[in-house]
Amino acid sequence: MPPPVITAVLVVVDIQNDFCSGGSLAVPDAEAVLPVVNRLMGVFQRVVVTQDWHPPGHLSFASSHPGHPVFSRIMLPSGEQVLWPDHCVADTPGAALHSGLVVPAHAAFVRKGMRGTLDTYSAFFENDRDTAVGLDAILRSSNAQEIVLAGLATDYCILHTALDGRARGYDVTVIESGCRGIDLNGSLAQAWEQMESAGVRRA
Ligand code: VGL
Ligand code: ZN
Repeated sequence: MPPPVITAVLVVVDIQNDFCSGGSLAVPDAEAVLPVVNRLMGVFQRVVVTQDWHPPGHLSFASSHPGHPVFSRIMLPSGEQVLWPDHCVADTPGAALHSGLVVPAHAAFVRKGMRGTLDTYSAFFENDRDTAVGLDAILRSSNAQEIVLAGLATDYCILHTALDGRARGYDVTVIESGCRGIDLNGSLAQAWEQMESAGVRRA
């Protein structure tokens, strides 16, 4: 008998030092995702690992907008932007994957947020909703119909990747025990509501 065809792809989102304890944009309890995600990476045949990967002076950094505090919001042509602490600057230790992550040799990588003038939460599209990031191409080339998401942060990169996945017609499951949120002003509860109404499975 041929092995069963497993069409689901595990997408491990942004488990990087800056989002973990001691990082510049630390997500509460981030390390709790590690054992869950490592176990998942051990059983999925197809794994994509994403990294937030910004140039210095990225427009999502509060430091690029003098007078605007960290975690405040501004309007940009691409929509409302939360201003973050500097984080995940390309090739810095903060952008590296957490050392406790056991990435299988067969994993594919997607880096996002590389354009200085545009933020990107989704591994499908940049925030202009127009520029492809790379996940869709990987999924299409492997005939995937379903993605399973875990990582950081539930209310930003997981949320937007999940919503874009649904909009592209994929089945999407978010592993709740394998992700943690930033939770700015109730954004975590709001994210789950948005995902549930878009038909994202919460497992
Ligand atoms: C993220 C805020 C800023 C994330 C990335 O990975 O969820 N959040 N950049
Ligand atoms: Zn970022």
